[in-house]
Amino acid sequence: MNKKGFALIVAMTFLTVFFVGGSSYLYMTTNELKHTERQLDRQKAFFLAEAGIERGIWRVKNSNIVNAETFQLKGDQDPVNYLEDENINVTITDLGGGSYQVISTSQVGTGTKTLNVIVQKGAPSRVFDYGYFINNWGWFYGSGITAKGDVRSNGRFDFRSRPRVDGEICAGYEIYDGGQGIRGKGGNPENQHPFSEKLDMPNLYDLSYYEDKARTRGGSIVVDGTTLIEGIFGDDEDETGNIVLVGTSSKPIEINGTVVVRGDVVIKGVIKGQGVIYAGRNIYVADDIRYKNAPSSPRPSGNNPSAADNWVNAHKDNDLVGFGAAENIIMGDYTGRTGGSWYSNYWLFGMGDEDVGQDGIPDTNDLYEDDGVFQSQYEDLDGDGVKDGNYNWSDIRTQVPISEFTNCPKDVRDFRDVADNALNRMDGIFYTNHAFAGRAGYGMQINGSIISKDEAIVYRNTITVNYDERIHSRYTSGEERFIDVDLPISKSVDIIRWW
Ligand SMILES: [Ca+2]
Ligand SMILES: [Ca+2]
Ligand SMILES: [Ca+2]
Repeated sequence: MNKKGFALIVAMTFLTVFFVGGSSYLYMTTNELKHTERQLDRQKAFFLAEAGIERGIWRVKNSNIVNAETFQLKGDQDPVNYLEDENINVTITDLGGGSYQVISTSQVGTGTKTLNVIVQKGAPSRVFDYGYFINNWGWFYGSGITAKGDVRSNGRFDFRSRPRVDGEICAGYEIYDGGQGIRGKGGNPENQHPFSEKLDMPNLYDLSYYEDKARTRGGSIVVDGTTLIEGIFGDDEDETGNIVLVGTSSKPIEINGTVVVRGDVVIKGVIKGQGVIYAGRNIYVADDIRYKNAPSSPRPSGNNPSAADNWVNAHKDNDLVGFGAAENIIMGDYTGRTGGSWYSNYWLFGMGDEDVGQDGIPDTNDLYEDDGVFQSQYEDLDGDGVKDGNYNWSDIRTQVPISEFTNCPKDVRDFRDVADNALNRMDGIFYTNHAFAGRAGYGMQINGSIISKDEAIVYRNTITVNYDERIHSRYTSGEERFIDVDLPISKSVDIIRWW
């Protein structure tokens, strides 16, 4: 909603109130009339104060903050009614940590109304409240799948062969279990929420916001005493922009803060610290990724909020790493040479086309979907200005041979030399607004979250997602924000509290 749109709604709402009220004046005594007038004044003042709050939020969102201002609703047009001449007083106070208090006061006749809100800017997107979040099609096909924590999709969410969900299930469209049921809490219809509101995914097409963070907060990656990345990798002429990061228990990858790699990142092994690695193209999870200092258990021991609070408090300083790819996250050996075939491409190559219609979701048969025309306003989901087709091998492969990557181990000549299809463990928060694709080993455990537009994960035997409660918005935003890793932010301004 933009500012102009809101002012118009206020004016129209008032007109309705005014005329409805006006028609009943004829039948009232003077006392009743005064009473009604006072009520109307209060209502008018409320609408105006609300308009002031909207203006304050608009200012916070657009980094156009004025500490105190007085304005009227009247725009360029001729006034529609006298309300447009009433003053609205707005103050904005910076509370630190990206939160602001907006106070708006308006007086109409004898009625005065003051509204207060506390808003948060630059908070991680709400998509991080889920262990598994897919913008398009959420699908749990197989009894070996277990999700501990809430799961969500903006499109439909399909379940087959009785997977297990210990949490709530939300979807923007239908939730369907194939008539076979879902084990765990998610199997109870009370915990299924089809046709939920759409949650917007952060867009990583333009990484400049994260590059600023990397620069100003001095993010780094160190392995065995050598600093491999300082802030941004790929902005100097002598840097390739593509890097291989391998950690071991004695020589882990040490991350501190936010770093941006402009090209591809190939990563595996042991990692420690807190931070986020952003890649301008793909992130390759070549093999297991394990925290050096992981939380003592991947999940809180109970299901109540205080168990989560205690668990988060106890582990707030343990390792916590995010991976944000502007293009794709590729798991395993896509060449299919080490650890068996990759298979993910069979699913993936039927996904990704942006001719998805007005709702931004494929296979919903809405306006403009599959019409062969690119309505960029709705359909340019990744914001790159061109219509993306389905994924293909050029999306999957590294952009240059791995031997040309910085820090490529000497014995690695081909991608298959660094990767395999037997992953059993991924610790971390994995985010992409394109595809998460890959092949897992026989008993895969993901401790963190998988958030992507499209997902094509092929697993064997079992796969378990343990949502890392530390990234829930309860702990990463608002007045009590105490987990502060720079996960992809929501463009919106969240209202934390209002009264
Ligand atoms: Ca659609
Ligand atoms: Ca279209
Ligand atoms: Ca596009």
